[in-house]
Amino acid sequence: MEESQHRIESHINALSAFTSTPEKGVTRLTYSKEDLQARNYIKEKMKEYGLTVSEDGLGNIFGKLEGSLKGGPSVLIGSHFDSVPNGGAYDGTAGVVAGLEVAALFSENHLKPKYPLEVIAMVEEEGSRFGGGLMGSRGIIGSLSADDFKNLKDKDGISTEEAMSKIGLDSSLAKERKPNTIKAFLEMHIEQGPILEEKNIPIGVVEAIVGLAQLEVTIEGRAGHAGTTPMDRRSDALVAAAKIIAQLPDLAIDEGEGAVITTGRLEVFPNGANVIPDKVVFSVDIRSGKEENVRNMIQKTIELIQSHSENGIRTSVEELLFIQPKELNTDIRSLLKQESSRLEIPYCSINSGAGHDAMIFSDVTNVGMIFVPSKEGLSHCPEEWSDARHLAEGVQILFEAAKHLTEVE
Ligand code: HGY
Ligand code: MN
Ligand code: MN
Repeated sequence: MEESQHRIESHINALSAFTSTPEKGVTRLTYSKEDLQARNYIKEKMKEYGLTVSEDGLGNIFGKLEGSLKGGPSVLIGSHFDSVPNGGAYDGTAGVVAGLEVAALFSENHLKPKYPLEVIAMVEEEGSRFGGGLMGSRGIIGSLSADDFKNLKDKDGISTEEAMSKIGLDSSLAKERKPNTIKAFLEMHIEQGPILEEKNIPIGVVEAIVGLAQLEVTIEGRAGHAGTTPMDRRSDALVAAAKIIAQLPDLAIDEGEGAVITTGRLEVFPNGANVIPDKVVFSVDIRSGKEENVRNMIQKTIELIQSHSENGIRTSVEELLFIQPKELNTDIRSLLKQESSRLEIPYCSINSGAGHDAMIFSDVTNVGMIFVPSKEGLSHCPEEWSDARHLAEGVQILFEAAKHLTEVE
């Protein structure tokens, strides 16, 4: 396992260098220069491990090891390779690296699968550039239509297709993939929370993933001079937005059952220190293990926002994403537990408070997911760190599961 661990560490280090904020964590936006650097690295490694490389019309990368069963459905292993702004080196990347390493182990051991093995590196899971999130996997299963994809634009008004062509990607290629071409999907991911570290257990077998919604809220008022506009004649969009945002946490606390709500992104227009803001756009991220809690909070958030439509303030809410909570495949969960036990690697069952591509694939195929510990439970920040030893142990488990699912001869 030493050599495997060494390869894993070198992939993580190499990929973490492809960032637009080298002093402050990993910022790798979809279809950016940094995306292209990481893409080229991943494709080069896929070829080195004997995989046939392709990219789809969304920019997702596939590395395929053909199986003896011609046209057989593939076992996909991978994750996303985009990041949040100023994120860490492991979120998503650890799962892509796990796929690369499983392929390297198949190659090193000259394994011949009956069903193909496909390593997959997906785009825009975080939604940091085009909003919503889980774009690459939603495009593959068709829950994001080609038209919806085409209409997505970043904050500078650049469309997905324009951004793709800028780095030499062909958006005219096929996007949606038929479910019968996929036998299973496996994903390794950092936990992004404190549980495994606190329990001192290296592996979490994921049972279920929370439901989530992403809203985009627009508050409009009237611009004016900060010095000459009396306080009783203002329609200040930022004051209205601030009053709303300050009340959001109580919606989650009142809902209980682990519900959470977050405003992580906010833009002020025209954003001048001596100008009364006439427009504010902000995000609302809502999550819970139960669908009814998510739906309740969406409804209460909309009602709260609408209650501020007065005195010249106008409000609107767009639902960018809604995904029900997902339970992962019981057979694959059992397989991952059996292989952990056989390898004498301690594991526990765990639920995910983070969203993942695995929750999208679970609509069309059997999905399994394992977590490895995050130091101090930190993620979505430069301090994000996981022990390569744990990553290597997770890869061992995925390697055994992949041999089983591809029915290595
Ligand atoms: O937001 C999430 O849960 C994931 O990191 N995209
Ligand atoms: Mn993330
Ligand atoms: Mn992730």
